[in-house]
Amino acid sequence: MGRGFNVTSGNCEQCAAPQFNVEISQYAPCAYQECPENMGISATNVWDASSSSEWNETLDTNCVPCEAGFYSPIGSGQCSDINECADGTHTCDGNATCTNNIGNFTCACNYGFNGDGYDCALNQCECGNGDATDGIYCPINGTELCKSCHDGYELQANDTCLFKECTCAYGTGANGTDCPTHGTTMCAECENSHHLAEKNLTCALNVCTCDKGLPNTGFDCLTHNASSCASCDFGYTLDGDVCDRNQCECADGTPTAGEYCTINGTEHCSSCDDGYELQSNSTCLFKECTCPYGIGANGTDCPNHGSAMCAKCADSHHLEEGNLTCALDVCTCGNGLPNTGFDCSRHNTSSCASCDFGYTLDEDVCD
Ligand SMILES: [Ca+2]
Repeated sequence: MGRGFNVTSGNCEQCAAPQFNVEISQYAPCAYQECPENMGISATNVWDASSSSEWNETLDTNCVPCEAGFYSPIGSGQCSDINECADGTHTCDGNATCTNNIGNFTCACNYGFNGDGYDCALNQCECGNGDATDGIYCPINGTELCKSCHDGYELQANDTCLFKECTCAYGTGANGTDCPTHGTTMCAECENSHHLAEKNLTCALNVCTCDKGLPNTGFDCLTHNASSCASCDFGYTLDGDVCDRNQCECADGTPTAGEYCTINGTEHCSSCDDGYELQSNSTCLFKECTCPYGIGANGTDCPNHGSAMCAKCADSHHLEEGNLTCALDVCTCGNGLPNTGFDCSRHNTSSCASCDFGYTLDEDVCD
Protein backbone atom coordinates (compact mmCIF):
# COMPACT_ATOMS: atom_id res chain seq x y z
CA MET A 1 0.00 0.00 0.00
CA GLY A 2 0.99 3.54 0.01
CA ARG A 3 2.51 5.10 -3.08
CA GLY A 4 5.71 4.46 -4.81
CA PHE A 5 7.47 5.59 -7.97
CA ASN A 6 6.49 3.63 -11.03
CA VAL A 7 9.50 3.57 -13.36
CA THR A 8 7.46 2.61 -16.41
CA SER A 9 4.88 5.39 -16.16
CA GLY A 10 7.07 7.83 -14.39
CA ASN A 11 4.30 8.49 -11.89
CA CYS A 12 3.87 8.01 -8.20
CA GLU A 13 1.17 5.39 -7.95
CA GLN A 14 -0.62 3.21 -5.42
CA CYS A 15 1.46 0.20 -4.43
CA ALA A 16 -0.14 -3.21 -4.92
CA ALA A 17 -0.46 -4.87 -1.54
CA PRO A 18 1.49 -6.15 0.18
CA GLN A 19 4.16 -4.04 -1.45
CA PHE A 20 4.58 -0.53 -0.18
CA ASN A 21 7.08 2.28 -0.22
CA VAL A 22 9.64 0.87 2.06
CA GLU A 23 11.82 3.94 2.01
CA ILE A 24 8.99 6.42 2.43
CA SER A 25 10.32 8.44 -0.48
CA GLN A 26 8.45 9.70 -3.47
CA TYR A 27 11.30 8.48 -5.64
CA ALA A 28 11.44 5.04 -4.19
CA PRO A 29 9.55 2.20 -5.92
CA CYS A 30 7.08 -0.04 -4.27
CA ALA A 31 8.84 -3.03 -2.75
CA TYR A 32 8.55 -5.82 -0.21
CA GLN A 33 10.02 -5.35 3.17
CA GLU A 34 12.87 -7.75 3.45
CA CYS A 35 12.66 -9.67 6.71
CA PRO A 36 14.55 -12.61 8.20
CA GLU A 37 12.92 -16.02 8.45
CA ASN A 38 9.95 -16.16 10.77
CA MET A 39 9.79 -12.45 10.88
CA GLY A 40 7.70 -10.16 8.78
CA ILE A 41 5.73 -7.01 8.64
CA SER A 42 3.11 -6.94 11.29
CA ALA A 43 0.41 -9.21 10.09
CA THR A 44 -2.20 -6.94 11.49
CA ASN A 45 -1.32 -4.35 8.96
CA VAL A 46 -0.22 -6.24 5.92
CA TRP A 47 -3.49 -7.67 4.85
CA ASP A 48 -5.86 -4.87 5.57
CA ALA A 49 -6.56 -4.49 1.89
CA SER A 50 -9.86 -2.78 2.51
CA SER A 51 -8.18 0.29 3.85
CA SER A 52 -7.57 3.05 1.34
CA SER A 53 -5.97 5.41 3.80
CA GLU A 54 -2.46 6.65 3.33
CA TRP A 55 -1.42 4.63 6.32
CA ASN A 56 1.86 3.80 4.68
CA GLU A 57 3.27 7.06 5.94
CA THR A 58 2.87 5.91 9.52
CA LEU A 59 3.40 2.23 8.87
CA ASP A 60 5.82 0.57 11.17
CA THR A 61 7.92 -1.21 8.65
CA ASN A 62 10.06 -2.97 11.17
CA CYS A 63 10.12 -6.66 10.94
CA VAL A 64 8.53 -8.31 13.88
CA PRO A 65 8.27 -12.01 14.79
CA CYS A 66 5.30 -13.63 13.07
CA GLU A 67 2.36 -14.20 15.34
CA ALA A 68 1.30 -17.70 16.25
CA GLY A 69 -0.22 -19.35 13.25
CA PHE A 70 1.87 -17.43 10.76
CA TYR A 71 5.22 -17.95 9.20
CA SER A 72 7.42 -15.93 6.92
CA PRO A 73 8.81 -17.59 3.84
CA ILE A 74 12.35 -16.32 3.17
CA GLY A 75 12.26 -13.30 0.93
CA SER A 76 8.56 -12.73 1.21
CA GLY A 77 8.86 -9.95 3.72
CA GLN A 78 5.54 -10.84 5.24
CA CYS A 79 3.95 -13.29 7.62
CA SER A 80 1.64 -15.78 5.95
CA ASP A 81 -0.89 -18.13 7.45
CA ILE A 82 0.30 -21.58 8.24
CA ASN A 83 -2.03 -24.18 6.67
CA GLU A 84 -2.03 -26.53 9.62
CA CYS A 85 -4.49 -28.81 7.89
CA ALA A 86 -2.22 -29.29 4.90
CA ASP A 87 1.06 -29.62 6.72
CA GLY A 88 -0.24 -31.96 9.36
CA THR A 89 0.46 -29.77 12.36
CA HIS A 90 -3.17 -29.55 13.29
CA THR A 91 -4.35 -31.30 16.43
CA CYS A 92 -7.72 -32.44 15.16
CA ASP A 93 -8.98 -35.90 16.12
CA GLY A 94 -8.41 -38.61 13.55
CA ASN A 95 -12.18 -38.69 12.99
CA ALA A 96 -12.49 -34.94 12.51
CA THR A 97 -12.22 -32.64 9.54
CA CYS A 98 -9.67 -29.82 9.71
CA THR A 99 -10.55 -26.44 8.22
CA ASN A 100 -7.78 -23.94 7.77
CA ASN A 101 -8.31 -20.28 8.49
CA ILE A 102 -6.09 -17.22 8.74
CA GLY A 103 -4.01 -17.53 11.85
CA ASN A 104 -5.54 -20.77 13.02
CA PHE A 105 -7.60 -23.80 12.07
CA THR A 106 -10.80 -25.39 13.27
CA CYS A 107 -11.74 -29.00 13.82
CA ALA A 108 -15.14 -30.57 13.47
CA CYS A 109 -15.94 -34.17 14.18
CA ASN A 110 -16.94 -36.13 11.12
CA TYR A 111 -20.54 -37.20 10.63
CA GLY A 112 -21.23 -40.04 12.97
CA PHE A 113 -18.85 -38.78 15.64
CA ASN A 114 -19.31 -36.38 18.48
CA GLY A 115 -16.97 -34.13 20.41
CA ASP A 116 -15.18 -30.81 20.16
CA GLY A 117 -13.20 -31.75 17.07
CA TYR A 118 -10.00 -32.40 19.00
CA ASP A 119 -11.45 -35.45 20.66
CA CYS A 120 -14.17 -37.29 18.76
CA ALA A 121 -16.07 -40.36 19.85
CA LEU A 122 -18.21 -42.64 17.72
CA ASN A 123 -21.87 -41.74 18.06
CA GLN A 124 -23.71 -44.36 20.09
CA CYS A 125 -27.48 -44.37 20.11
CA GLU A 126 -29.72 -46.18 22.57
CA CYS A 127 -32.38 -48.81 22.02
CA GLY A 128 -34.65 -50.00 24.79
CA ASN A 129 -35.66 -53.29 23.24
CA GLY A 130 -33.13 -54.00 20.54
CA ASP A 131 -29.73 -53.17 19.14
CA ALA A 132 -28.89 -49.48 18.82
CA THR A 133 -27.28 -47.88 15.81
CA ASP A 134 -23.90 -46.18 15.97
CA GLY A 135 -21.63 -44.01 13.85
CA ILE A 136 -23.19 -42.57 10.74
CA TYR A 137 -26.43 -44.41 11.46
CA CYS A 138 -26.74 -42.50 14.72
CA PRO A 139 -26.90 -38.82 13.74
CA ILE A 140 -27.43 -37.58 17.28
CA ASN A 141 -25.38 -39.26 19.98
CA GLY A 142 -27.40 -40.68 22.86
CA THR A 143 -30.79 -40.58 21.21
CA GLU A 144 -33.14 -43.55 20.85
CA LEU A 145 -32.45 -45.16 17.50
CA CYS A 146 -32.66 -48.88 16.89
CA LYS A 147 -31.26 -50.84 13.97
CA SER A 148 -32.89 -54.13 14.97
CA CYS A 149 -35.22 -55.34 17.68
CA HIS A 150 -35.23 -58.20 20.12
CA ASP A 151 -37.53 -61.12 19.44
CA GLY A 152 -41.12 -60.10 19.99
CA TYR A 153 -40.47 -56.48 19.10
CA GLU A 154 -40.93 -54.73 15.82
CA LEU A 155 -38.90 -51.86 14.35
CA GLN A 156 -41.11 -48.84 13.82
CA ALA A 157 -40.88 -46.03 11.30
CA ASN A 158 -39.47 -43.83 14.04
CA ASP A 159 -36.68 -46.39 14.67
CA THR A 160 -37.96 -47.51 18.06
CA CYS A 161 -38.83 -51.07 18.98
CA LEU A 162 -42.46 -51.74 19.73
CA PHE A 163 -43.71 -54.80 21.60
CA LYS A 164 -45.83 -56.62 19.05
CA GLU A 165 -49.49 -56.95 19.90
CA CYS A 166 -51.92 -58.63 17.54
CA THR A 167 -55.65 -58.16 17.39
CA CYS A 168 -58.20 -60.92 17.83
CA ALA A 169 -61.95 -60.78 17.48
CA TYR A 170 -63.72 -63.00 20.02
CA GLY A 171 -60.51 -63.70 21.89
CA THR A 172 -57.18 -62.46 23.20
CA GLY A 173 -54.58 -61.34 20.70
CA ALA A 174 -51.18 -62.97 20.50
CA ASN A 175 -48.21 -60.78 21.36
CA GLY A 176 -44.46 -60.76 21.33
CA THR A 177 -42.92 -63.60 19.35
CA ASP A 178 -46.34 -65.09 18.77
CA CYS A 179 -47.50 -61.99 16.87
CA PRO A 180 -45.95 -61.85 13.38
CA THR A 181 -46.65 -58.18 12.77
CA HIS A 182 -47.93 -55.59 15.20
CA GLY A 183 -51.58 -54.77 14.63
CA THR A 184 -52.32 -57.77 12.44
CA THR A 185 -54.76 -60.47 13.38
CA MET A 186 -53.42 -63.38 15.42
CA CYS A 187 -55.12 -64.97 18.38
CA ALA A 188 -53.63 -66.49 21.51
CA GLU A 189 -56.85 -67.83 22.92
CA CYS A 190 -60.55 -67.53 22.28
CA GLU A 191 -63.51 -66.84 24.48
CA ASN A 192 -65.55 -69.87 25.52
CA SER A 193 -67.91 -69.69 22.57
CA HIS A 194 -65.10 -69.77 20.01
CA HIS A 195 -62.04 -71.79 19.10
CA LEU A 196 -58.75 -71.11 17.38
CA ALA A 197 -58.97 -71.59 13.62
CA GLU A 198 -56.95 -71.00 10.46
CA LYS A 199 -53.59 -71.47 12.18
CA ASN A 200 -54.67 -69.16 15.03
CA LEU A 201 -55.52 -66.33 12.67
CA THR A 202 -59.07 -66.13 13.93
CA CYS A 203 -61.45 -67.32 16.60
CA ALA A 204 -64.27 -69.20 14.91
CA LEU A 205 -67.63 -69.92 16.43
CA ASN A 206 -67.80 -73.27 18.19
CA VAL A 207 -69.99 -75.76 16.35
CA CYS A 208 -70.73 -79.11 17.93
CA THR A 209 -71.80 -82.29 16.24
CA CYS A 210 -75.14 -83.97 16.71
CA ASP A 211 -76.25 -87.37 15.58
CA LYS A 212 -79.95 -87.24 14.70
CA GLY A 213 -80.47 -83.54 15.36
CA LEU A 214 -79.19 -79.98 15.16
CA PRO A 215 -75.96 -79.25 17.03
CA ASN A 216 -75.39 -76.59 19.66
CA THR A 217 -73.16 -73.62 18.76
CA GLY A 218 -71.34 -70.82 20.55
CA PHE A 219 -71.66 -70.72 24.31
CA ASP A 220 -73.87 -73.79 24.19
CA CYS A 221 -70.97 -75.70 22.63
CA LEU A 222 -67.96 -75.16 24.89
CA THR A 223 -65.79 -77.64 23.01
CA HIS A 224 -65.75 -77.31 19.25
CA ASN A 225 -66.63 -80.53 17.42
CA ALA A 226 -67.76 -82.23 20.60
CA SER A 227 -71.13 -83.98 20.53
CA SER A 228 -73.90 -81.74 21.81
CA CYS A 229 -77.38 -81.45 20.39
CA ALA A 230 -79.68 -78.46 20.52
CA SER A 231 -82.72 -80.20 19.08
CA CYS A 232 -83.55 -83.58 17.64
CA ASP A 233 -84.93 -84.97 14.42
CA PHE A 234 -88.47 -86.25 14.38
CA GLY A 235 -88.57 -89.54 16.27
CA TYR A 236 -85.75 -88.58 18.61
CA THR A 237 -85.85 -86.89 22.01
CA LEU A 238 -83.21 -84.69 23.62
CA ASP A 239 -81.78 -86.28 26.75
CA GLY A 240 -79.26 -83.85 28.19
CA ASP A 241 -77.45 -82.97 24.98
CA VAL A 242 -77.89 -86.31 23.22
CA CYS A 243 -80.67 -87.33 20.85
CA ASP A 244 -82.08 -90.65 21.91
CA ARG A 245 -84.29 -92.64 19.60
CA ASN A 246 -87.85 -92.43 20.86
CA GLN A 247 -89.01 -95.56 22.65
CA CYS A 248 -92.68 -96.01 23.42
CA GLU A 249 -94.27 -98.52 25.76
CA CYS A 250 -96.81 -101.23 25.11
CA ALA A 251 -98.24 -103.26 27.95
CA ASP A 252 -99.72 -106.02 25.80
CA GLY A 253 -97.76 -105.95 22.61
CA THR A 254 -94.74 -104.57 20.80
CA PRO A 255 -94.03 -100.85 21.37
CA THR A 256 -93.16 -98.46 18.56
CA ALA A 257 -89.85 -96.64 18.39
CA GLY A 258 -88.17 -93.84 16.49
CA GLU A 259 -90.31 -91.88 14.12
CA TYR A 260 -93.26 -94.18 14.82
CA CYS A 261 -93.20 -93.16 18.47
CA THR A 262 -94.06 -89.49 18.32
CA ILE A 263 -93.94 -88.90 22.07
CA ASN A 264 -91.18 -90.70 23.85
CA GLY A 265 -92.27 -92.90 26.74
CA THR A 266 -95.97 -92.93 25.95
CA GLU A 267 -98.11 -96.01 25.39
CA HIS A 268 -97.95 -96.70 21.68
CA CYS A 269 -98.02 -100.15 20.13
CA SER A 270 -97.09 -101.40 16.70
CA SER A 271 -98.63 -104.84 17.21
CA CYS A 272 -100.41 -106.72 19.98
CA ASP A 273 -99.98 -110.01 21.74
CA ASP A 274 -102.35 -112.85 20.90
CA GLY A 275 -105.79 -112.15 22.29
CA TYR A 276 -105.35 -108.42 22.01
CA GLU A 277 -106.42 -106.12 19.24
CA LEU A 278 -104.61 -102.94 18.05
CA GLN A 279 -106.84 -99.92 18.47
CA SER A 280 -106.91 -96.72 16.44
CA ASN A 281 -105.12 -94.99 19.32
CA SER A 282 -102.35 -97.61 19.02
CA THR A 283 -103.09 -99.31 22.29
CA CYS A 284 -103.79 -103.03 22.65
CA LEU A 285 -107.23 -103.96 23.85
CA PHE A 286 -108.11 -107.35 25.28
CA LYS A 287 -110.62 -108.77 22.82
CA GLU A 288 -114.09 -109.33 24.25
CA CYS A 289 -116.90 -110.66 22.05
CA THR A 290 -120.62 -110.19 22.56
CA CYS A 291 -122.99 -113.02 23.23
CA PRO A 292 -126.76 -112.60 23.79
CA TYR A 293 -128.06 -115.30 26.11
CA GLY A 294 -124.57 -116.35 27.05
CA ILE A 295 -121.03 -115.38 27.98
CA GLY A 296 -118.95 -113.87 25.21
CA ALA A 297 -115.67 -115.37 24.08
CA ASN A 298 -112.50 -113.28 24.77
CA GLY A 299 -108.82 -113.16 24.11
CA THR A 300 -107.68 -115.58 21.49
CA ASP A 301 -111.21 -117.07 21.32
CA CYS A 302 -112.67 -113.76 20.19
CA PRO A 303 -111.78 -112.99 16.55
CA ASN A 304 -112.61 -109.28 16.74
CA HIS A 305 -113.38 -107.19 19.76
CA GLY A 306 -117.08 -106.41 19.93
CA SER A 307 -118.12 -109.01 17.40
CA ALA A 308 -120.49 -111.89 18.27
CA MET A 309 -118.79 -115.00 19.62
CA CYS A 310 -120.01 -117.03 22.53
CA ALA A 311 -118.01 -119.04 24.99
CA LYS A 312 -120.88 -120.41 26.97
CA CYS A 313 -124.68 -120.14 26.80
CA ALA A 314 -127.24 -119.69 29.51
CA ASP A 315 -129.03 -122.87 30.71
CA SER A 316 -131.95 -122.19 28.37
CA HIS A 317 -129.72 -121.88 25.29
CA HIS A 318 -127.09 -123.75 23.40
CA LEU A 319 -124.16 -122.87 21.13
CA GLU A 320 -124.89 -122.73 17.43
CA GLU A 321 -123.37 -121.67 14.09
CA GLY A 322 -119.75 -122.18 15.11
CA ASN A 323 -120.37 -120.66 18.50
CA LEU A 324 -121.49 -117.39 16.95
CA THR A 325 -124.76 -117.36 18.87
CA CYS A 326 -126.70 -118.97 21.69
CA ALA A 327 -129.94 -120.38 20.37
CA LEU A 328 -132.97 -121.25 22.46
CA ASP A 329 -133.01 -124.91 23.58
CA VAL A 330 -135.81 -126.83 21.83
CA CYS A 331 -136.60 -130.42 22.88
CA THR A 332 -138.36 -133.16 20.88
CA CYS A 333 -141.66 -134.74 21.78
CA GLY A 334 -143.44 -137.78 20.27
CA ASN A 335 -147.23 -137.26 20.16
CA GLY A 336 -147.12 -133.81 21.75
CA LEU A 337 -145.48 -130.37 21.96
CA PRO A 338 -141.83 -130.23 23.18
CA ASN A 339 -140.52 -128.17 26.00
CA THR A 340 -138.23 -125.15 25.20
CA GLY A 341 -135.89 -122.92 27.09
CA PHE A 342 -135.51 -123.57 30.74
CA ASP A 343 -138.06 -126.38 30.46
CA CYS A 344 -135.85 -128.19 27.99
CA SER A 345 -132.88 -129.22 30.04
CA ARG A 346 -130.93 -130.25 26.99
CA HIS A 347 -131.51 -129.21 23.37
CA ASN A 348 -132.84 -131.92 21.05
CA THR A 349 -133.57 -134.35 23.87
CA SER A 350 -137.06 -135.72 24.37
CA SER A 351 -139.12 -133.62 26.67
CA CYS A 352 -142.79 -132.93 26.11
CA ALA A 353 -144.65 -129.94 27.35
CA SER A 354 -148.15 -131.18 26.31
CA CYS A 355 -149.62 -134.19 24.53
CA ASP A 356 -151.86 -134.72 21.53
CA PHE A 357 -155.51 -135.81 22.02
CA GLY A 358 -155.57 -139.38 23.28
CA TYR A 359 -152.18 -139.10 24.97
CA THR A 360 -151.37 -138.28 28.52
CA LEU A 361 -148.21 -136.56 29.82
CA ASP A 362 -146.33 -138.82 32.16
CA GLU A 363 -143.28 -137.03 33.48
CA ASP A 364 -142.12 -135.48 30.16
CA VAL A 365 -143.27 -138.29 27.86
CA CYS A 366 -146.67 -138.60 26.11
CA ASP A 367 -148.05 -142.04 26.73
CA1 LIG B 1 -4.05 -21.46 9.44
